[in-house]
Amino acid sequence: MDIVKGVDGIEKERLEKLNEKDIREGDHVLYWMQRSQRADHNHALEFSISKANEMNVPLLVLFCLIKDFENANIRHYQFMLEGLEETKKRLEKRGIQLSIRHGDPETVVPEETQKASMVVTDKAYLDFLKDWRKKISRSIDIGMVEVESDVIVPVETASSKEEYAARTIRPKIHDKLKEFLVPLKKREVKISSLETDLDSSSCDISSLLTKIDIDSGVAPVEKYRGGTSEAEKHLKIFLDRKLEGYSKNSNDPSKDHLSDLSPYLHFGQISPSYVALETKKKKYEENEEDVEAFLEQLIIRRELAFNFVHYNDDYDSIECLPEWSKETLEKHKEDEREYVYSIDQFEKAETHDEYWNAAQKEMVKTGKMHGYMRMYWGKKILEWSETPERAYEIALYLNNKYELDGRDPNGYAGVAWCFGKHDQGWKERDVYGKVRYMSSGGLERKFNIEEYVDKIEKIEV
Ligand code: FO1
Repeated sequence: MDIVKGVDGIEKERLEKLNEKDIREGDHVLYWMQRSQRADHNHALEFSISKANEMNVPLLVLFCLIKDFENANIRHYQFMLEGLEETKKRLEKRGIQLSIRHGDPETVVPEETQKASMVVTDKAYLDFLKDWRKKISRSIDIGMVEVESDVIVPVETASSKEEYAARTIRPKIHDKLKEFLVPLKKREVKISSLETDLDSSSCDISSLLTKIDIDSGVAPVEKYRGGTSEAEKHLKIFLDRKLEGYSKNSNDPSKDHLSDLSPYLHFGQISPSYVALETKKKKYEENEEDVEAFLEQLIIRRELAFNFVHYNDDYDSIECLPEWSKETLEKHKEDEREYVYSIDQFEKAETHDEYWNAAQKEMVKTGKMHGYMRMYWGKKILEWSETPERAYEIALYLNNKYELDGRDPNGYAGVAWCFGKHDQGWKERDVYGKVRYMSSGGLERKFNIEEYVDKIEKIEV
């Protein structure tokens, strides 16, 4: 049997065989859920259901809870587990068991394949996530398939190389949207896995958390709770109240015109295709511009970030930058800096600049920073650090520690953009060289920035 053939409604470009091994007679199909942590609009899940139905076996979904995931802390784990608790319930309603096991996937997934017919997983793009998939597919003796469900146009289908900028990837993605931006058919499960003895795990968040000794130095946030229902709630609020005026106001930090979906997209609790399709339903003549502006962020900018981490091995270091920006930053490395702050001063929001401090506090308090302020924040870290290399490390460290969507392709691309990635050279100046500069005066001219500062000060934690 061709392992990736004949699954209707799932584009073949989303599927990849990870090894050349066969399907065998087994008790169940195993879906190792990693990136797409949801029970709806999930191509990997629907593919797994089709396969299980075809073989007349139940489907078991497995999630591996990993201690010290890339220095993540309780803020991230709590949000993720709130999501998984709901995903477990939603899967049960479909007759599917979700088993949550402690341990690293390289050990746990092979153990769980002992009685399985085949393994399915979702696609991920960061290096170590790709590495897991490679090693597991080699070590098991049954077929393993990877299914893309967290970008709209699969990265290698959109482009076969690293793209320079949004302007170069945009036409390539637009060409494919008609084919890939389509609703996903939901399948009925033929044989339930609920009555089987495949799983004995509990999904009680506090007991799961206490078993893995997690860094509790950064508090969970009040403002965002994890889970698909929460994501859907944010989407509804966005479409009903904030989409109108998005193109004009989404850059303004004093206003609230953002979707707030990035943490949910990061943990795969909502599907980008679903978000895009729901948004397109709102395309009336009077707000076409708003819909287009939001889809530009959700599809083009987000998928440019995936293209970046997929094709650029140095995505988490300053080495990832284009030659022109590396050269110009090197040339200006010795320029005198008006201010130089330590990582500790940055972290505690103790700079001379109240706008920068407000952005840092927003991230620490809420787990998210306004998109426009993210750019200003990163640029100023470059300006006020001893060297560009140190600045790069500090920006990534703080981003990954406090942002709920740290460790995401978008986060890596966002930091890289502040240092010149996906941008062009501008007028040369001290410290920045030809890298685009941003100023506090610009914030004052464009926005009521004091209102943003006040808003952040008032957030209670
Ligand atoms: N993925 C897992 O499979 N298991 C985990 O325990 C886990 C923890 C985790 C903590 C913080 C974080 O930002 C991500 C985490 N992820 C985990 C991965 C996440 O679901 C995504 O696959 C990647 O972050 C995508 O970039």
